[in-house]
Amino acid sequence: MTVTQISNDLSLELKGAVAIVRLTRPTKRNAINDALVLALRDVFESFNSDIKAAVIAGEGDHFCAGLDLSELSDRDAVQGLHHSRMWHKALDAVQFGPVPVITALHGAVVGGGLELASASHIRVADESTFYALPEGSRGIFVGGGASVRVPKLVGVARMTDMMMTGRVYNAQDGERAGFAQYLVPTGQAFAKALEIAEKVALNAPMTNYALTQVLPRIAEQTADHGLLTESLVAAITQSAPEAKERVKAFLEGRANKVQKG
Ligand code: 1HE
Repeated sequence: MTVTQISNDLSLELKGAVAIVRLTRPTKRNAINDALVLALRDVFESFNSDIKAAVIAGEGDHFCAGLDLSELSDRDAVQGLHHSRMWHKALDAVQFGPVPVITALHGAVVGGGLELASASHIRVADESTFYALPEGSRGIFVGGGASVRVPKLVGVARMTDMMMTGRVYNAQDGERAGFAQYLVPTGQAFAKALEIAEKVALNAPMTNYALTQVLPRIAEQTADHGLLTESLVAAITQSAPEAKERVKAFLEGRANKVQKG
């Protein structure tokens, strides 16, 4: 495995078909400055077709402390608008990039860190994880997509409460609320995220495409349009040779049965 330092604060490592993208700014708790948000965008736009899944993790004691607050004070309103749009573009590159993305969470997952995590498809948290949106107490609003993505995970009411009151969710309450789909013992989030990514990388490419590109769009459509989109995608996926082979393998007893969880 070779690790490539993409920028001062971001590294990329390839493990088989899985890309491991790591925030490497632990002294600043992986706070995301402009260079880092652009590096994140670039790395997710650079994946070639050998990469089938990605893991995002953070070095040090925290996943990510959000926006680098030291860069905030110099911006006027117009610059602030473009800055927020830059985050949107970068996190869209994560969510709507070519591969499923699993985040390995620990320690602080706050502000822009939660925005990054919520742009991924599967979140694995360890017991040290905590979630917050301190923007409210800093006198600002979210700008990296939280108002669109966080309510989809936990609902508008919880996000309103977090921003109005500064409420912090611990790992267990956070998992129950819907921030993470997996909760593991402290120190094990990365290993679990990698295990999931390696499994997801083996899915039929069209299945992963449908889940990352189509499902979130169907969720935005009216029921009538969503059902039609679903039928179109169902028809395309099931006509792929790989799907036919996978179904045949099951019927011939060569594929796994669904096991009780
Ligand atoms: C930072 C940042 C940061 C740490 N920007 N420098 N996010 C926040 O409001 C969260 C702010 N951070 C914290 O609440 C705490 O740092 C943590 C809970 C994450 C970690 O605490 P701790 O005790 O481990 O570390 P620390 O001592 O607070 O911080 C270590 C260093 O990192 C220190 O710098 P130093 O030079 O004094 O060593 C901190 O200043 C620095 N640091 N977090 C800049 N965020 C697209 S819009 C998104 C909007 C937002 O994300 S707003 C929420 C910002």
